[in-house]
Amino acid sequence: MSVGAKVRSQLAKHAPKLEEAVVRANWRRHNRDRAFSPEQVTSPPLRALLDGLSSDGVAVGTFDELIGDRPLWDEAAARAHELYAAWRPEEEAEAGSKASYLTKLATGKYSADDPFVRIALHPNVLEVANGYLRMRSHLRALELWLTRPTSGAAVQTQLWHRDADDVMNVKLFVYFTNVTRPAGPLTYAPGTHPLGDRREMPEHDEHRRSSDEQMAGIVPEAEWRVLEGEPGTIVLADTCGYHKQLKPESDERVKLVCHYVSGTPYVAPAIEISGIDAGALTDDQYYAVFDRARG
Ligand SMILES: O=C(O)CCC(=O)C(=O)O
Repeated sequence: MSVGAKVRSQLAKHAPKLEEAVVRANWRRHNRDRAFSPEQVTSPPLRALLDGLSSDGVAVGTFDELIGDRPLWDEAAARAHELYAAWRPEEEAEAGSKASYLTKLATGKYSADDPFVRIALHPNVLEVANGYLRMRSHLRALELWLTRPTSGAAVQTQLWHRDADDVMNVKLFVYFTNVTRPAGPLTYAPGTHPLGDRREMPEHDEHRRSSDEQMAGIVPEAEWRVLEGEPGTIVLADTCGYHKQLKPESDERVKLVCHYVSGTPYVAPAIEISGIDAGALTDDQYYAVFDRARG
């Protein structure tokens, strides 16, 4: 172990907040060539989303407020419904596995004119994600999820956890179905994100997942945000803060997931976009697609 790594591991043990600050400062230094000032975000609806995301780790709004392009919404909703209608259950997934309750209706390869790509690369979306991360982000993944009710206890991402994919991240969730409690909305413990003041780790199992009782030891249940919403609801969240899917009891849920990370994430990219007209991209879009500056 290098001297630096030894110092950091001691810091992590004895002064976790200081260690986090050191890790974040190093992360910013490594990403300084793609710095983005949050002051650039001036439109009131985008500012409100950015402020909510920065203070709580999660913000909710509508597609109209964030993007405001009705034809794009109609196209994306039609595509989501088409993919859902074409879906056929495969053979029974192992009980308790992620595949038992989550199917990716779209993932990996897209063409540039796909409505999901146009949402993920929309300048307003990138402005909020970049304003939160304070850097030009990379679109790491884009997926359409179908989640289903299953019998038994909560498992996997239905238990409280935080993602270890980067120092900070942003996920944009776009709801295509009515997500009420029976459909299992995303549930978030505000203030547990890297900029928050509730960074203590709750008691957890060997997979670092926590029960409701354990999570309530850090953030009282009355403060949890259960992110219900109609089709057209959007949620922005830093999933490096504690979250889970409330276990769905009876309903399915279809949502788009756009994942934005820095230039130095801990996970590999999982998207390939064909047919991009690089010359037509804004600088933010260029970073989001190619993970580097133009030129
Ligand atoms: O399905 C959900 O709402 C939870 C999502 C989640 O755990 C994640 O995106 O990391």
